[in-house]
Amino acid sequence: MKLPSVAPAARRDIQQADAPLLAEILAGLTAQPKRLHPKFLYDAQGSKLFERICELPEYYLTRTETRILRERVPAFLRSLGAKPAIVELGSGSSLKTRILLDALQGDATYVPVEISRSHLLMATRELSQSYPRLEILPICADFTQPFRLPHGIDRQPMLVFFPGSTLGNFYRDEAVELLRLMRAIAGANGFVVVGADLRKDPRIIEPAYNDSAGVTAAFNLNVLTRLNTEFGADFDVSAFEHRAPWIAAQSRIEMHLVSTRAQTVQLGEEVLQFARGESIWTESCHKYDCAQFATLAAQAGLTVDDVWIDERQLFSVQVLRGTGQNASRPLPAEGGRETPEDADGRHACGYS
Ligand code: AVI
Repeated sequence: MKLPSVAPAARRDIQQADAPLLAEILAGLTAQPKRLHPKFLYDAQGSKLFERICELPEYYLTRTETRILRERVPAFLRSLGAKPAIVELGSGSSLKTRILLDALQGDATYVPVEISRSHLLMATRELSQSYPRLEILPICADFTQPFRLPHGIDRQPMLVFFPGSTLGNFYRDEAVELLRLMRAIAGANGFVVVGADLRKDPRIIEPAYNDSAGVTAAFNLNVLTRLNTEFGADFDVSAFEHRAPWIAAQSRIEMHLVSTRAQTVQLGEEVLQFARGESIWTESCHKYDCAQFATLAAQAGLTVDDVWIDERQLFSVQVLRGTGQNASRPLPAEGGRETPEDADGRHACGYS
């Protein structure tokens, strides 16, 4: 519904500065069902809350993946060849990368691709202090948009690293696109290493997104506070509740914010109507079994070379390679890749 009044100056300034984001938010909140892109969860406060989530007893993902990587990465990297180039998409604070860099004693080229300049600069500074031999070539970019790789890294053994089960936050078609991009970056002979939370008993999955301390609820609700402070909305945050049910048919957790009463919210020049019980869908966290993940990877032209799984079968780290033939390169490195594409697709799935 359009408001006839002229917005106050402060609100107009907010709209001008963030007009494309505001338009995206409004498009989501006027759609049916109402939704917000999960990227809006990660402002400074949201990122802090997510760090706390990773420490929660119920949130097994981070600690399980970290343990798997510590166990499996050293032998894997020994087989990769000298001075690999590690490209990490959405590198954040590069914490898990340290497991790789420790195993390599910093003898590598690291290409973190991160949209947040402050995260990128801080991670680069800290890593260069910890690993004096490490060559760091940071790229400040949204990895879902085209970006250019540094010239020459394709002459080194290539490893594309995407930990954290972040792939699960993308819808399947987007996940395939992203895997395709990783395959193109890795080239014919490189590896793609992806963290993927496994499908399992929902009695384990659901508590990870409904923790007893309420940190995930605070993380989810924080997006409304963000809309109030950054985009001039007037959400009554106390009139929304966090819900994160397991949706078996889609094999995913869906995070929602449910309106506890009928209410209206002003955002920009729109007045949004909420019925009691109506939700804003804020995130999806897909869980795959190994066969489902292999299918997803195959759609992106990747084959499963190895899968590392913890003893409780909670989490997997998938080691993937290009199947050959059609490995296209939508993001050419400056100067291009010299090696021909691997045409034989010889790497059979091997689960160890
Ligand atoms: C970032 N991502 C892998 C998390 C997940 O588990 O899907 C996001 C998250 N949302 C709520 N808790 C954690």
